Amino acid sequence: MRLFIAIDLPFEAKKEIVGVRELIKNKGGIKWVEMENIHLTLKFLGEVKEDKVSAIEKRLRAVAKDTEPFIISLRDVGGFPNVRESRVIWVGVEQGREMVYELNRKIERAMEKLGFERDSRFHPHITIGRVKRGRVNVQGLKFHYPSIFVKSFFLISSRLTPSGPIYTPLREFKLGEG
Ligand code: 3AM
Repeated sequence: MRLFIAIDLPFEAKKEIVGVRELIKNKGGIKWVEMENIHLTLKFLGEVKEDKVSAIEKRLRAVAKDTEPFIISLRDVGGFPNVRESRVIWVGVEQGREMVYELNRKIERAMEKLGFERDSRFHPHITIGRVKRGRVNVQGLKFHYPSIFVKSFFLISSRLTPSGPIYTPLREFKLGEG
């Protein structure tokens, strides 16, 4: 199964994030992330054998227990590989960035012990669209969403289908509890 670890967002935040689509002029070649699929990825694990899942869960429980809930806010629109010629369009994290980085580092360390490769290029972002044709300039696009209380993260399975990925949360890890 294909797995990743992510923070879910409140319904209201997802609704506002979907509104960012309207700010972009050349929408032609963009595949938008479905509203219910919007999330903040902490770590992509990739293809994982089913018998490894309980070890992953055990490590993630320990990480969650060791992390207090925190607040993030969202700010502005960015792009990978860069803002003027974006292939991936995203909304940025403003407040709470350091906490998100810290949570990513803890997860990277925990998953490394299970043989997953560490990703050193982590950049907190919420993907809203992927550019299938050409490149899109998202420079200067403004967005703000205040005060999201992050009280958990999820282990999620991703099944790729021709009509888009299907994300299924397998388990929730409550911060401060595990
Ligand atoms: O939604 P975002 O962009 O944060 O891009 C994929 C998505 O992240 C990323 O994992 C998340 C859930 O699919 N992803 C997919 N394949 C990947 C890979 N080979 C990957 N990240 C790193 N390496």
